[in-house]
Amino acid sequence: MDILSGSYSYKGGESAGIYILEYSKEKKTYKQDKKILTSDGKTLNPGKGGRNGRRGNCLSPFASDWDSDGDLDMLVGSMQGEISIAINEGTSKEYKFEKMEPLKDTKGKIIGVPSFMESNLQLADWDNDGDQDLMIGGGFGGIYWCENVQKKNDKTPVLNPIKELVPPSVKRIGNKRHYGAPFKTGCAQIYVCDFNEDGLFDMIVGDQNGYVWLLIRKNN
Ligand SMILES: [Ca+2]
Ligand SMILES: [Ca+2]
Ligand SMILES: [Ca+2]
Ligand SMILES: [Ca+2]
Repeated sequence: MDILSGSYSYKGGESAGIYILEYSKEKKTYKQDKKILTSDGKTLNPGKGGRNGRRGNCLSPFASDWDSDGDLDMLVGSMQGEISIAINEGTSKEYKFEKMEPLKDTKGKIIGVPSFMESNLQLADWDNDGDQDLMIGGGFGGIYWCENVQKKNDKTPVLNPIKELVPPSVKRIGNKRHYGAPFKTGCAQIYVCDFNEDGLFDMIVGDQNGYVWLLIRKNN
């Protein structure tokens, strides 16, 4: 199993990219980390611009076969809360990325957390209807999802506008931040899984204080 890692790089410098640590079965250890580049040698990231100019830093990658062609594509959350995607034009053995673009919903709007702050993501069939929905954790502690409404002939997920599942713990009133329930802090780092094995997805959430929370789903 290889490891994908994003990087922080507040100002979006050279290090702001996605890194891969490939596992060597022979040596039973990981190889030196490698920055993922586009086919013309540039850093694969969402670039500058967007709502606060920081689309390209504080990256949180997630690999998934978005276009159902058998290779892993790259989705990424970023500093300003948007989700971006790069389609793998290569193969499952050798990846090839041309560009990364913001992901849009069925209304043509770029998908991003309402608080503007960092986003991380996972694909999971949250509503149990057989397709992968987009789950998003936000920098202010909110958790969101975009329902996938793709039809049989659609090759990629088709995502409804973002909806809140857990309200943000951090509220900005004027210039001050107010910290409340449930996490009393920001940075909801999500991991979706069926923790209690009742057939409904639950969530394990890391927060900015270093705590790990378990959110058990009560109903669909
Ligand atoms: Ca693919
Ligand atoms: Ca679904
Ligand atoms: Ca669906
Ligand atoms: Ca469950």
